[in-house]
Amino acid sequence: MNLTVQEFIEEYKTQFQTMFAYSYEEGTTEQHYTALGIFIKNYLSRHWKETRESYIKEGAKQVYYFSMEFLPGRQLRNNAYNLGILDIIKEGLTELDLSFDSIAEAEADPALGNGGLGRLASCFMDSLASLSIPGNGNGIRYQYGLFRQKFVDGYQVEVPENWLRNRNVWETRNNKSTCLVRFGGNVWLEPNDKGYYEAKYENTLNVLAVPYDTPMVGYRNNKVNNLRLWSAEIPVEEEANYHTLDEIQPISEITQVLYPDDSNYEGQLLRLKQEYFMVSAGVQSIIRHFRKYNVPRKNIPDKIAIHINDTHPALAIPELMRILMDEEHLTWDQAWEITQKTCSYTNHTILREALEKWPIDMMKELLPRIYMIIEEINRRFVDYHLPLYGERITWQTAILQNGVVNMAHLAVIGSHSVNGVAKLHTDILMSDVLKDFFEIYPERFNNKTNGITQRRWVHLANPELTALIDEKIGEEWKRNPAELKVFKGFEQDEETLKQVAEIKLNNKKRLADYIEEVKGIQVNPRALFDVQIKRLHAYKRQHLNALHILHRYLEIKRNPDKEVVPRVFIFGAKAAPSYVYAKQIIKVINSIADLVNNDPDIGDKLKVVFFENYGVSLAEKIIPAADIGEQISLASMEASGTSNMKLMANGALTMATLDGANIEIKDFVGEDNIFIFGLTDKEVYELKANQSYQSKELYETNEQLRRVLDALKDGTIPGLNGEGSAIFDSLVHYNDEYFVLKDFESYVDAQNRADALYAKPMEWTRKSLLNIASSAPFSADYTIKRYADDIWKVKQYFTGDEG
Ligand code: 26R
Repeated sequence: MNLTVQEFIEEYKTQFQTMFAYSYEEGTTEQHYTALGIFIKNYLSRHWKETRESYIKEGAKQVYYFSMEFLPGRQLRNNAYNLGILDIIKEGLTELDLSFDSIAEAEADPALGNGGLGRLASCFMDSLASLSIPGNGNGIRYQYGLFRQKFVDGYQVEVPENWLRNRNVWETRNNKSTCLVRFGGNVWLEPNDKGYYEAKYENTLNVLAVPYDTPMVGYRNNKVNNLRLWSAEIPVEEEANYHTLDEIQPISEITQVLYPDDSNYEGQLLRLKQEYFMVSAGVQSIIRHFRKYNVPRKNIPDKIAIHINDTHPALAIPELMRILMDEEHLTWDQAWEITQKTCSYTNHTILREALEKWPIDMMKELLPRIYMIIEEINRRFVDYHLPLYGERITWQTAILQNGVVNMAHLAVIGSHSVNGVAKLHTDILMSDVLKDFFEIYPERFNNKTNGITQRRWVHLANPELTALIDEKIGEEWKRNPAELKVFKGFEQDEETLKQVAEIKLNNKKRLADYIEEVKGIQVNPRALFDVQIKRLHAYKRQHLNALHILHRYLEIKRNPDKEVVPRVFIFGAKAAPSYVYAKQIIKVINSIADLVNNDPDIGDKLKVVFFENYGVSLAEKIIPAADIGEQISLASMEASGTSNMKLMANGALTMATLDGANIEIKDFVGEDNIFIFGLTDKEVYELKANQSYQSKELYETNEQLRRVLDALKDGTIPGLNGEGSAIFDSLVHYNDEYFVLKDFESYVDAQNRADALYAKPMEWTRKSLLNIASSAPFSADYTIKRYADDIWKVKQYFTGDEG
């Protein structure tokens, strides 16, 4: 199916007219977006259908990626690109006097996730389809995504994100595949005359789960996988029982809004409802689909893999048990063997407050049958392990502990594979967080370092760089990222270095224009662009970055004539609405920006830009323009990070602690091409163990540091209402939980090394090129290949019609 420009133009005009009963010349940008989206969806629908049918026909094993979060980003450009029709569409639109870029911007960016975990899920969807692997996403169609962030007087304000206001062109409501999910009520088991126990229910709340399917388009391989997002509705046959909005509320609220808490976890009944709703609908629809395969139930693990993205979907384990026993009438042992072989689990955080624990009473009341099953899993686990491992290990690994259900323990016990998301993180799981489990099940543990899709984050976000690489080494690297290393051969080639530098400058100019447009701040595109973009959290240490900025400001004020390397500090970060400290950091950084940006003594030497509403679309604008990527979490705290990989792939040099995937980035790019500073994980563990750290001593003895800290509360920064003092107190009086002061000096030192290097543009660009050329190992394609081979045992499924 080779679309020509003329065919596109004709079909598009017709499409527009059919949809709106206007001629295309009269259309608004939004209408054009809708028409173009529908055009592309129609174009891919045949592949979507054929991909699904071929998986069934061949009885291919399929993986189901269960995740409470997906952050797909805008899909128009990505889909057109992966289908291989982006250039044709662009050309056609130009002939029609329309701008593809403006049309693409009209798409709502679905913020159905908080951060790293959700974006990883979407990178994985892209790689699964692009590798021709039968892989499906399973999640929730939240009516409201993560809040839209605004700044009012420098404070974060949260506004509802109604991303579905205009129609979502990509989704297809699938009325044929709805399921019923039950909550609450009473459950009991009754023996029947067929020789098994039947689960009987009364007084349950019945919720209809309606799937909305979204195509996940593979890169030029004619494969289109499926992302299934569930929405909660009243069951049709029960509609007459609901009279008022209040009565409908318990159902409609289930899929109304994404939980906005990245790791500051507060247990809430609604969240548990969401988790079970998604999991139950997902598992039911998988088992139903599986019947089409006509193979014995004991072979389920040969045909299905269910992946649990963090513990949020861990109820898939008892839910699969429930269906296999109550509906398929298998014995406990049969069901358990199938469940363990089918399920696998990824841990994404070691933060204690983010490890899910549900009160037993809540679970019992909301999910009585599921709780019975969890209790039995726990009973059998304890009975089996007590004589083998003794009291301590057994009770520490039990699922039920002190009145709560420990979801990580449920996930480990019910899965055949447990993985972390970077080498260091997996080591910490094995030696600390899940140490006792590692003793019991060493064979289950494995590492899968995260990855990113180069298609969205390089090919599309940075077209000039992509064209340059194509020109230098050919296009093979796009299908086979390992080829990128050939680009290293150009590190001494002056002409190539000049081109790399020019592309970066162009990207920075574009970002500078955008900064001026949305923030009204003028920045010099030749300044060093220093970028920290990620959720706001104390362990990620945006406040360390802020202290360094303050330090620079004070230095410039003290030595106004000294030459400095001009810098633009760029931030993007949302704070959880209930996370007071994180919000104080936002306010402080915004106030520092006011101070610095409006001080005539400072000029171009220092600028601070804090973008509102950081998300996928903003990331696509910022990342190609970054010179430095800030990855400055306290060692051992950041499971992996993925912005580090995106920034590196676009030629940013990494400013990093030895944490998460930074360590692997350093290993691949070489320690001369990255700025490493700060405590190591071992040093952090030691300091914590011997309790020898006294942050106040540093404040008292380090004059440079004291000046900076005092500036937080002595009126230097305008417009604060105690936020600076709050941060001061946490760092000086409450002993600095994340060792910010401890790492300050070595951070400033590394930043000075960065300045020195930036003053030698060719040297800088050479290292930038080496970062680009060393980024291939962080392709999500490799990560997914490893999940597929080692954990899921699913095959790449080629049909011979790959484009
Ligand atoms: C509400 C609560 C249960 C909750 C806690 C934590 C919800 C969401 C999270 C987000 C966590 C799990 C997360 O996003 N972790 C990040 O995962 C990325 C992908 O693996 C890592 O790169 C990143 O280091 C890690 O913080």
